[in-house]
Amino acid sequence: MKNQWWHDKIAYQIYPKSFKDLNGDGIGDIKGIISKLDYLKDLGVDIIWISPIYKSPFVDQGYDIADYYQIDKIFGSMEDMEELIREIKDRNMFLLMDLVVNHCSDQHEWFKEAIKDPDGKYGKYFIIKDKSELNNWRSYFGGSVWEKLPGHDDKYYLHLFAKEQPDLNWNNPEVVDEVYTNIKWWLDKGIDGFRIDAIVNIKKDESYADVEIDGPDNLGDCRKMLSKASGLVDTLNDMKMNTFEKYNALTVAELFEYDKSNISDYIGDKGCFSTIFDFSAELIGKSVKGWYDNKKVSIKEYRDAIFYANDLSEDIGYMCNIIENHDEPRGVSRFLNEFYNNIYAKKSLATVFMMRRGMPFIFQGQEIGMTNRIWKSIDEIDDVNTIDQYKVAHDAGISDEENLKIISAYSRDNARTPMQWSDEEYAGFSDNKPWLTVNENYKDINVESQLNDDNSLLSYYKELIKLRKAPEYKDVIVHGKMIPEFTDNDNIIAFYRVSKDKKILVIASFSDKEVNLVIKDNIKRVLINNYSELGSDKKMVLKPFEACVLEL
Ligand code: TEU
Ligand code: CA
Repeated sequence: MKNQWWHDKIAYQIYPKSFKDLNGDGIGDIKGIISKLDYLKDLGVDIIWISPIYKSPFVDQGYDIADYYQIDKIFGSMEDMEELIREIKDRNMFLLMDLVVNHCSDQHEWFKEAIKDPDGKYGKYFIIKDKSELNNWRSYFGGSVWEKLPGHDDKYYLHLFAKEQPDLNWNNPEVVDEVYTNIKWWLDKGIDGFRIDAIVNIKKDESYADVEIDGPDNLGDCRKMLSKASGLVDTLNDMKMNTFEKYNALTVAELFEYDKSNISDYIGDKGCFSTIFDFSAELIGKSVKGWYDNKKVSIKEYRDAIFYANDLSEDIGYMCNIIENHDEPRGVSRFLNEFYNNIYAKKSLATVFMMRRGMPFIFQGQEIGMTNRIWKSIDEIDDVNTIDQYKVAHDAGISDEENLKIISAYSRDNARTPMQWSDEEYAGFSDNKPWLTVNENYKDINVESQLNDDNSLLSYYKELIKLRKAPEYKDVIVHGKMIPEFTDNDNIIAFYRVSKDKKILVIASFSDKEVNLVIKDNIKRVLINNYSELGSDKKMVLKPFEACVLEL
């Protein structure tokens, strides 16, 4: 496997509506992002991914695009965008935009034209069927994937996500052409690549056969048809050859369903993407029935997922790691359970995240340990997915009180509350009431208070990033083999990272009690420790939630 320029980089995801509002309308904007670039540079970030900022009616928060060539006015102008691109380059940083091409918005001109003339040019941009041809697929956000085409009683269009997100017809070469032109247009503007949204869905089971029913709505999860879809890899390789490759662009795909035995189709020297996210930990405990039936994640399961993903990819390519993103609950809340507010536990989780193999993607606020919010009413929620899941749980007989607990554990809005910059009103995110409620804990958890505190989580993240980039350790941390250790203790995540001339041992305890360990090698140096002093003996007594990185 060849080394690539981005392997040793640190990436950061910005959720633009919630990052920083500079003009005081309660919604984050591009100027706000520019104002925080020095903060990101200082943290050690190299690559910035911004979730969609294109023109959108925001039914799914910008993942419903009405014009691929325009910046939505809530975020600013194209001039602001060009300034952002320049400012990022000036700091030797890189920018990824979000490529959302499985679907567009029902407000896109293409769809408006399709409504006018379903049999015409733009009708063929979408997947439109007669009433008699519909099947039982359930969309990701609930209900049938088929929606009546406005003004046409017997015609229906397909949407795998919300009904305001009609799927594009990837069997139509004109659609493919439109997408390629747009990709090149943005790369010509100077961006460095894309995070690629929901891409596995572009190919459907062309027989449009029913899937097995799995809910009281008599529908079946549309994901079930994906294994019968064909041609995905060919299409993606064509896209790569005609767009990304010409620019040496970085592509990071969001890929949930794929044949793990063919991972080399997707990543590595022959892959159609540069890399994909490792979502193996995100899938733990998720029930097909809905969030109300999800199970909590144990540290052992989390550890198994990490090692599984590593075994899968180590010889083939380089994956990207997350502990959370804009679709997931906050990582500390999800993986640390009742210890979600313990600073040592948060640092332990950060240690594993930063020291495992793969490119880290920090999600905004993760570096200060932002947590899930306790939602008090469904009316506080904005997210389409959450509103659907609330209903699913309600229909399954879950009480409102219990349902709010489920939302507080799994809602996508947990990650979307405004970034907590300071202890000022609205967490220093905006001068006015933000579009989504600020988490009440902003007085305790915010950037300002952590910046000047050597013991803060933020300072610890900086330390970890510095270590990842240190000339003597970079090679082993970025490329070294990862070998599990101490797996007999279910509350420990530990592994060696080994290169030709270096060996380090990463130990992270998730136990609230002391743990005794015997280290086999001599300890040369303590590179990182989340306590001020390490029992540097080979017979180690790990303190509760202690984490350390040792050179052996
Ligand atoms: O997510 C795709 C996807 O598979 C999600 O439906 C995911 O399963 C779900 O959010 C988990 O709760 C991408 C984007 O990341 C997401 O924000 C969008 O809503 C979705 O595509 C549609 O564009
Ligand atoms: Ca604003």
